[in-house]
Amino acid sequence: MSYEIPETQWAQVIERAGEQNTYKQIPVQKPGPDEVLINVKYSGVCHTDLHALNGDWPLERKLPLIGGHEGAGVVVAKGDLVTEIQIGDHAGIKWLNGSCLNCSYCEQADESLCAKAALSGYTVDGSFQQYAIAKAAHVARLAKDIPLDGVTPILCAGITVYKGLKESGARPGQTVAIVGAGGGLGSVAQQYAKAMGLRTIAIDGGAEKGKICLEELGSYAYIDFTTSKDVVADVRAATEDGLGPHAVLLLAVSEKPFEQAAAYVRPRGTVVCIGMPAGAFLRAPVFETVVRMINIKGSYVGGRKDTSEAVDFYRRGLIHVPFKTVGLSELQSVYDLMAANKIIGRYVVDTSR
Ligand code: 8ID
Ligand code: ZN
Repeated sequence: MSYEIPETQWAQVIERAGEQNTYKQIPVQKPGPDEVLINVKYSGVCHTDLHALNGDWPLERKLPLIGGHEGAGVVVAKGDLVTEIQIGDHAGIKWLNGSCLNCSYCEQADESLCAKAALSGYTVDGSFQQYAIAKAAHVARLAKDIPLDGVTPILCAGITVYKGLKESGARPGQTVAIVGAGGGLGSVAQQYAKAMGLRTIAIDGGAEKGKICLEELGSYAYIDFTTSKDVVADVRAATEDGLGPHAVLLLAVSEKPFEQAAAYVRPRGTVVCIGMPAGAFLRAPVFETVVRMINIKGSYVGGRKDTSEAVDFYRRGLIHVPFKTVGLSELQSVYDLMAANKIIGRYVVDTSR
């Protein structure tokens, strides 16, 4: 099988720091020996892409840069060393575009900690273009019965929250608070949690997000941080014994909830930090952290094994991500909604328009 690959393609390019994306035609690149070229059909828009655009983090990005790290499409070319993936296979581009596969972290399938990891849409060009390159060893392998639009949010949001839930140590039957529940990561987190036998308390702002969390995403309680007079008391009260949830997944893009979580998680509970608001710090009282034996930790995307497991949950019909599709040319309108916290679930861009 072979595909006709054009010389040029449409892409959203961040040319310089402080500028918005430019939608323009650029050359299609050729894959290196251990890489594949993917004809990206759809790409989810993660809040990380907005952080990259705004230069929010103390981590240098490539410039000019093509963002995007939830891309799903068809492999149309491959390097000489690639034997496990065939032209025509479906594959996904994720945040971890590649890693050294040689360090002690890579050896243990903990690739997100590899010091040489290449990051899609950040240190290498990502999936907001029609043809994108990724290391063959790292692409998500997608069976052909998996819809290429619906799977995109799994490629970052899904992998990340699935890994975060594992890192939380929460066991079936226990309760996890999902903070930022109405957003991209939050909406899938509730469903992975449910599929893993966990109960969830959703925390976000506004009645519309609450309705979806309770009626469609599987949470048994919703706390609206914009109207609650005491979020800590309300979260504790939402648990059967009033002691608070066993774990907290912090997915919000603001600092305040990172401070509240250590106060409402139950003794010996675990707070997992995943959202990365610009310039934010963790603050928890030492005394209570000690005498309540609170565990506060970070969790960063997931490796190849987490990826295949997270995709398998989706393929089995356990995860229904609410998403809306717009053209790649309309990417900025998605960022505008995201900056105003008006997105429920994910926006997915269609690279054909
Ligand atoms: O590997 C990682 N750790 C990783 C992977 C992927 C994404 C981390 N992230 C980070 C992103 O960079 C971003 O900082 O996770 C964060 C969430 O990404 P997202 O889900 O793509 O963002 P979103 O769709 O905008 O959702 C954020 C939600 O947080 C709510 C908002 O209303 C929105 O629904 N929120 C905010 I802002 N403040 C809140 C608060 N105080 C809150 N929800 C509850 N309480
Ligand atoms: Zn992401």
